Amino acid sequence: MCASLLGARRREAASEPKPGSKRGLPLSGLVTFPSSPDSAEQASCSRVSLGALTRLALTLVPAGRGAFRDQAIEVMAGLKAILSNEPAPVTVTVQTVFLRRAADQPECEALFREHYGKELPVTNFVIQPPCCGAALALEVWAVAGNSARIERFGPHVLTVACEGARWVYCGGIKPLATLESAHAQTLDALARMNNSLGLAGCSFQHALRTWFYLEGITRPEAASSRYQELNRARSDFYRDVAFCSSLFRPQCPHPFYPASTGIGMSAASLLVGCVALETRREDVLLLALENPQQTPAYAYQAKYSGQSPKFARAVALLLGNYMTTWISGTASIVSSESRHLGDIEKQTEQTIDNIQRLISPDNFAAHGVSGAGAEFQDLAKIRVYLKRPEDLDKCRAICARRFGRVPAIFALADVCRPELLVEIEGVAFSRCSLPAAALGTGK
Ligand code: 3EB
Repeated sequence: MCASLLGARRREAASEPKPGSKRGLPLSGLVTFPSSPDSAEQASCSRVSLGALTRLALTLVPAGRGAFRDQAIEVMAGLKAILSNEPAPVTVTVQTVFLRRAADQPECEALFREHYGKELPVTNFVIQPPCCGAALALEVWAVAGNSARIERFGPHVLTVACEGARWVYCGGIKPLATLESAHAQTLDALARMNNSLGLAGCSFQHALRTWFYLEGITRPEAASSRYQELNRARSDFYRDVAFCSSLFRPQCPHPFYPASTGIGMSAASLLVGCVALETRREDVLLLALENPQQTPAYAYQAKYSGQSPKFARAVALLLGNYMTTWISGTASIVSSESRHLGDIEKQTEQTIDNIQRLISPDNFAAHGVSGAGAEFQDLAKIRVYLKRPEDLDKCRAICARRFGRVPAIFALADVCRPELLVEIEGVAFSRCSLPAAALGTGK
């Protein structure tokens, strides 16, 4: 991939507005780097221009199937080749490595130290084999341009300050190794995450988006399962967190919970991370979106989880004219029931239907904000978690048809309910100009 990447012709795509699109040009432009013709793999990059800040989202998988080190070197060379094409200086802020084997992590860390030097991004090592059979897949977030001030607070926290907003990225947080129960692991990891955020002068109440990767997510534990025990601990922890209370307009609906992914991992107990935001800007609006087709997760009946999963289906942040929508892990659930048991194609279609409905302008309007919303062409990046490797081709084909071309990671993981075969998450950037009245300023 390395050589072919360097020689690849840059392709611009997805820059034409769809007929009928009311919000004009999409913010997100896709730049793809096709790899050699004998390989299905490719590196993909989307570039989003948000005022003074440009955000890049990249996904990379190696074409080679040699030693771990060779595959990792290929990926890093691909990353370097793409980022060196950027006109402005680029800083990688957060990366997630999907690893087939937990034992490869130290070697990967050594390569990152070589590659990044002192500019190490916040890094999550998620033990989920890439579906394509590679030893690793890499998802990278970067910012380009000189307008952002970047600060690091140890290996787990990095902040990006720009235009009166401070983004806080926290990741790679694991509980104390001697803890065994999912409840204790979750409480400890959340406390550590809060402490890490504290190093940056932030705290968990500013979190907008969380990720929980749990080993043995469907395994029985206590009277239920490890996932339900995670939910119990999360509920205990969140009870005392005043989410979004420091925003200029702390009017977000109650209860407010961050968007989230809760997903399986094949080793390493528990890994958590989050994105938080601090701002005193007044042109800010935060929405916790629910899906009219789905019971809010926090209102699931006890048969699904003794303490319900505390997360929003999506969280949308309007800052000035730019809307960022974090789509939680979404599965083939209607009301609160799993649909299309055993059928990957129908589960994938249902999941994508759920996402489409969730981010639609109609749903934003139902949450009190008209003239907002997102479309699939606004997605900067998606992740697709698959339970069974044999479902990859069918699922990938449907994702390509429905989402179009978007940087994507396909990784193997258990979903929290054993019957769910697929879960999809993503981030969308869209433009939105609400009248001041919609922001509640009354001007
Ligand atoms: C569902 O809809 C699927 O526990 O944080 C999706 C997203 C799911 C987040 C979480 C769980 C979580 O219930 C599972």
